[in-house]
Amino acid sequence: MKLTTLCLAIKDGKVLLAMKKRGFGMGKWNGCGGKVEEGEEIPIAAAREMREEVGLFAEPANISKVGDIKFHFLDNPGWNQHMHVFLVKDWQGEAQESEEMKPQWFDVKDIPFDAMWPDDKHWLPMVLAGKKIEGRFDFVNEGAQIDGYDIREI
Ligand code: 6U4
Repeated sequence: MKLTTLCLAIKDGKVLLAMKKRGFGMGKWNGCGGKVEEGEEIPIAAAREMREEVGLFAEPANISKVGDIKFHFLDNPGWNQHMHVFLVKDWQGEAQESEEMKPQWFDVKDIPFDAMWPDDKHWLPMVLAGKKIEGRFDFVNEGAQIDGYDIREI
């Protein structure tokens, strides 16, 4: 199963999301992140994606793991992934648009769930409330619909 990362930069009651402009998840708001490369440590991969996609530089020490979620695409198992979620509370630089993502700060009380992956409404509020979580989602309709899920606080 593919290993991926998702980084949520948080400051002053706001979270940085970014509009995915191409490829997997195009047209959705999401944290920044992507595939972990062969031999790469997962927090290093998370920091690399944040730098490449929105231009924020974070030290691995300022990146905390808060979630571990497995996604199963029942009609397209090649998309299955194991996503590691990180909160980032300190960084250098200002968020900037890249070829892949267009970043925007959102109030944590005003997250655009209708334009996000359908699982996010089930776990993102827990993470933004300071909880650590793990779980799984089974998708049908190429990720448009949840067939079953389980999320628990750890
Ligand atoms: P390239 O090949 O450069 O487009 P890369 O940026 O390495 O890809 P990508 O975009 O395939 O990787 O990584 C998928 C991203 O989408 C990761 O940040 C994880 C995230 N993601 C995938 N499924 C998700 C889901 N159901 N809910 C969610 N994030 C998801 O919140």
